[in-house]
Amino acid sequence: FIREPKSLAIVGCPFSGGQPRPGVDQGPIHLIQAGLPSQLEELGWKVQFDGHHQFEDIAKFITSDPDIGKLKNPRVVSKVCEAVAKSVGSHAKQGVLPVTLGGDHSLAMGTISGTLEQYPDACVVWIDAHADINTAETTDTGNIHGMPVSFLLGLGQPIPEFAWIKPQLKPNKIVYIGLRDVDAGEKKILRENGIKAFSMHEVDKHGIGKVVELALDHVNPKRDLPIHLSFDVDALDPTVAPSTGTPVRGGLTFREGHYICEAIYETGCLVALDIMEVNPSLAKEEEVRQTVAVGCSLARSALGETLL
Ligand code: B3U
Ligand code: MN
Ligand code: MN
Repeated sequence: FIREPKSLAIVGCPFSGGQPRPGVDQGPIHLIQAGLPSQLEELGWKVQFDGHHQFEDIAKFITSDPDIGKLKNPRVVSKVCEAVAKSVGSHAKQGVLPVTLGGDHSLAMGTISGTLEQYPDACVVWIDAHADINTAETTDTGNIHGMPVSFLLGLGQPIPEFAWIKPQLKPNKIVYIGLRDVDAGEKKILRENGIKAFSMHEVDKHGIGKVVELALDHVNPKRDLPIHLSFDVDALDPTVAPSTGTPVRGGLTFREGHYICEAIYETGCLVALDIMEVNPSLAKEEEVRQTVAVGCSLARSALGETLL
């Protein structure tokens, strides 16, 4: 799916409305300032970046956004994701690979909707400490970054404010790696829908090489389907990516995270990439620098950087 000349577009999404901690909206700004566009150019990509999304324009029109049930900031999250879906979808349509920089993971409702618009047979590889599959009924926190997968699958009671999302994703088209903080309600949803997930237990047991192979065997057995890679940096161990909103110990090592990205690039099937949940305001300066750097290097690995 990666056509020559290789061309990508960076979709900068300074947005934090899917969760309560300020600062994650600065993630994309830091990733760009760290030099991500030129790093990707050095890998042979034509890189399009026309500035970050200006979500203020959307927020301006939503003067009040009361909770819907437990959901927090529902109208703003929905509108922002709808805009992101259009942006990702239009890049994909032009054969340009969208690289979305978050921002919180609620944005994946937009990015994956955009991908599926252009590639209805695409599969999703979701790298995260969390399953992000709560519904409006099961969520404890009301934070929508814990729910994007359920919206994409069409689980839970329909919510009119989110009616633009076509529930196009099928449970057998998504696979998780890295899970270790999954709510009871989410475990039930994963089980009842037969959704394949490789937790840190499986990573420990089989090693990352085998886990990625098994994960791809599940969603992409012939390695001929488009892949959307959605990478939440909290999948990495907090010693590797400390500056993120909900760090959970026992995560992927630096190499395990990068191996996943490298192996997916090697399939030649990558059509969209998300780097999510870098929050530059949650750690000391050096830890912030480290987290931003790891966000950049994950993106480079997914886009063809090799060790040799
Ligand atoms: N499952 C919890 C916690 C959480 C999900 N995603 C993150 N945290 N980053 C929730 O809020 O739904
Ligand atoms: Mn996430
Ligand atoms: Mn997470």
